[in-house]
Amino acid sequence: MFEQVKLEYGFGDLEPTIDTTTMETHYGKHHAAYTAAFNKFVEEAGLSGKTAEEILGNLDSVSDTALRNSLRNQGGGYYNHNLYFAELSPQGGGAPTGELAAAIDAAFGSFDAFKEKISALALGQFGSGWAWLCTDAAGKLSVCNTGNQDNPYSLGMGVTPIFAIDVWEHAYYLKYKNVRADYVKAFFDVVDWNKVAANYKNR
Ligand code: MN3
Repeated sequence: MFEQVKLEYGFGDLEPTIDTTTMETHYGKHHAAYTAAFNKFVEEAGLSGKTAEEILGNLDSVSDTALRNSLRNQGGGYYNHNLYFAELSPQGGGAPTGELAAAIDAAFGSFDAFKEKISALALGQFGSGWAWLCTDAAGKLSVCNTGNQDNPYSLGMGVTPIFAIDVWEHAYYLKYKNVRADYVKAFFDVVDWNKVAANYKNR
């Protein structure tokens, strides 16, 4: 059974960057629904015991088109939000240090240049989707965006996501309305770079 990541903060603790109602709805309704649906389809597909990464990375092995699409959408919704909610903290913000900081500098030139690049991808994603920071097995970083609940696994990109920005309207619309740019700019205030660094280390 897949379970939602346990939050290390309360729904209201990310205020004012992310408002309480958005957190309640996003985690308590949207993510809960993706997780329940993913569990149902995993069982239906006979894939219990596999990791989400394994399932999403091997969707071609599911021959039934409707079931494959359900696993892709609900599994992405489950996995993507686990990464997203776990990387947030009321004590977030600032900049990464250590190995992750060095890798960001090597790939993008500077942390500011990285922020600019991933923010542009987040804003440039037409409609619902995600912007990602990913690493390859050797530790080389890259950024990309994806539509709907796709992710680097379901798209077979061969990289491991370590940081995600949710740009579905449900992630920001109650507070930021149509101004996605303001959400993306503020979002960095609640990112716990220690969590992202741990994801990088565990690649
Ligand atoms: Mn979302």
